[in-house]
Amino acid sequence: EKSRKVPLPAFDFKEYMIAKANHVNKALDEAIPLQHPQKINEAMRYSLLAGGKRVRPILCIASCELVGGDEGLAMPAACALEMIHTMSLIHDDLPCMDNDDLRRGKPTSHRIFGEDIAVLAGDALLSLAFEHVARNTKNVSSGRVVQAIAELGSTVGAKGLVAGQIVDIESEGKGVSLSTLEYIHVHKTAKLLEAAAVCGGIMGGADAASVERLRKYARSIGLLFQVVDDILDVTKSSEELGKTAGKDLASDKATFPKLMGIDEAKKFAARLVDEANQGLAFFDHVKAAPLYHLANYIASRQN
Ligand code: GRG
Repeated sequence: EKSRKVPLPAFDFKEYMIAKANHVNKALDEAIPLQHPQKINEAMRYSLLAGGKRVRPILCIASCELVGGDEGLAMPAACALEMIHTMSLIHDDLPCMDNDDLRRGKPTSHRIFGEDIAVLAGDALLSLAFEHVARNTKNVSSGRVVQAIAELGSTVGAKGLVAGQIVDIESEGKGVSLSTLEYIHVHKTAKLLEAAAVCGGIMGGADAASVERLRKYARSIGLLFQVVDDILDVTKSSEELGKTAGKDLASDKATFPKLMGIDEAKKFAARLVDEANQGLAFFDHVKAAPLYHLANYIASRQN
């Protein structure tokens, strides 16, 4: 296994993430004024402004900038991605799905507002996402805006997030094959990251080949995100062994380390980093610094 190490360009990634997240948060705040009927806007704002890492919007903006566009061109699409991500979390947490009480360190939407309003808040965020891109994208040709909206639509629907969720639900409690596990994570997680990079590229004026390079990069980091998550579950569990039983080893949730072994899972993660870097190889190394650092950040996070 030879891993073609790409040296990380010198770049203050943390500062970049914080600056971009601040811009995104300001735009999200402005996208949903507290107007009549108060309750639904309150519920939408509660989850949207609850403080996620904003990885998807930042990936969208960084992709736009990589191909020569400026942040403003991609900002409405970036906000739409966070609206879609947030609505998927609200619905994923519902009693009829995962029935979770906490999200982003706060009580889930249905815990605060009730199940009825949580469903509606998700629906309203999803439709606002499309309206927001269509209405607020400026200085991009209408053809490109339509292309981005189509990308977002297929990302959410029965070929995208919903497909991942349904295969996940249907495989609960059953033995899952490696290809099914990969299918679930590609659809539940990687698709939206793909859409983020692709929409950023489209808004920034990229040609079709570069849009596909960005897609390949984002798909790899999306799957990487989940593989690393699974590996961390195992390493955290074994550290805690003796104190409490390792939670993930005990549960019957399928993970990459369980299906392929921890060493193979680590090799798989290394291969995904390579693939992500390959997607970027065509672009100027210095201009691609934020995306190289993002892949590295996902690969080497410790919790
Ligand atoms: C989209 C119509 C529609 C329905 C939703 C519920 C569902 C279908 C899909 C589930 C999608 C889901 C919960 C995927 C997991 C995504 C994931 C990796 C979440 C964690 O993302 P982070 O770490 O979270 O970026 P923060 O809080 O930082 O944004």
